[in-house]
Amino acid sequence: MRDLELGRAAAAVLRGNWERGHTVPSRRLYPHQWSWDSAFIAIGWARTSPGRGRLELESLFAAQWADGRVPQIVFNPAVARDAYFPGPDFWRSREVPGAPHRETSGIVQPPVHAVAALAVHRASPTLGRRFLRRLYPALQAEHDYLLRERSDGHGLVTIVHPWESGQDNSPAWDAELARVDAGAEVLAGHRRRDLDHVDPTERPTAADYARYVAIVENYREHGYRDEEGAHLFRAVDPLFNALLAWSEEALAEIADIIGKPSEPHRERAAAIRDALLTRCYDPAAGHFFALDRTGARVAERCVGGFVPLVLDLPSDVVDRLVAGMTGPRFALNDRVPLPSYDLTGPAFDTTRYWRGPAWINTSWLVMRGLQRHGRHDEAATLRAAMLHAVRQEGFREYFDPATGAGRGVSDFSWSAALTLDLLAPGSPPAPTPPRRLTGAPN
Ligand code: 9WN
Repeated sequence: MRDLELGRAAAAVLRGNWERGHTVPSRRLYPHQWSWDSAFIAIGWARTSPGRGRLELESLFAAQWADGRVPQIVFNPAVARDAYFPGPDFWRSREVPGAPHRETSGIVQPPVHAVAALAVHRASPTLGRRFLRRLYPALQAEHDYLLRERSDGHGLVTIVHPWESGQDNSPAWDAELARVDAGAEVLAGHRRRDLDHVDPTERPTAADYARYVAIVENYREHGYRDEEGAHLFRAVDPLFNALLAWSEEALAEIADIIGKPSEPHRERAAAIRDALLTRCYDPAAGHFFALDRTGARVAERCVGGFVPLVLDLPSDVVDRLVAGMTGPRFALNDRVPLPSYDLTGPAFDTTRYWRGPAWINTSWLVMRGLQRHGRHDEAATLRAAMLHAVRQEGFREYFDPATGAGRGVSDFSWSAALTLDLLAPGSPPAPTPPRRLTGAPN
């Protein structure tokens, strides 16, 4: 399939998943609006219909809570209440003061929305300035909530549910999750709808799902207030924090465009970057790791550990990250995007979605990071891998990390949206032809 046809097919997926003001990640498995999906989707809409990109973000922020949190899921009232579990009757956001009229979940997802807003603006700058003026206070409130209510006290923000990381069943959360005492009875009376659409071997186990549900139930009992006892799970995710810092940089640029002070945003971005380097980066391993609730590094190498590349980093750190990416653990090549987890790691699984399979969004983030550091060869290789995967297999949710076979649902929105971005003229630059890198030990 040539680029032109691939772009047309990607645009058709987005149009097919468009649902009056927002885009569903997948018609079958995820029939509502998801937070970080909407950011990636808006980046894709920016390439074809910037107006839809604006609506995508505006509809998400219309469901922002009074405390600033941007919910992981905004439920579509036109969709059956039990189409996805946990649905609106489980989250019960209407009972919470400060929650919006539209029903939502009570947790968040990685804050990459300011980056998306800037991309949408750049695609249509004249109309976009008004859009940026409207969205700026909401983006600020999103970040303020995280820095105020979720601070770990040492310069980074915590997640309080694996779902908040967007990398749900990543091995990085196993030890912390194992502390949650939840038996099968937690799921009694509920029906997991995900298993209707995707092979159970690709999804979290029943034991993990029971824990996910128990963590929410406890938070819900606390009215989703971030208070003592509300959180059965706490961790620091390098991807989440890197995206917060990157979004602060985007907010600085937005502030410049609309005539607001930008320096505070740049300072915040630099402070988060510094804390990531001090706390999550292990110089011996040359990788960024998650932290558990005590602040100790979790010794599992995940693709999110490369995402801090989107920030300004010392060149020796960049060199080590690139070495880790091209070595046997992540085996950068031009046919399969980066695996979500260390191919040689003890918890590696070719099938379960964040324990090995390759996702387009994380590879796209890493590619953007490589470009920032002038690592154009590696960026071009990764771009080639993403395009190869979607060209061969379609816009699948994720891909087998060894064979590249498509897995999860088809017509997955962010796979299509980010393909549109990859194909757009001038993005990303590919100064040298893609080549296959062979794994050199790191
Ligand atoms: C829970 C929607 C979301 C993505 C996440 C991905 C998956 C949901 C699930 O789908 O999570 O939020 O039910 O598995 O892990 O990153 O935002 O596409």
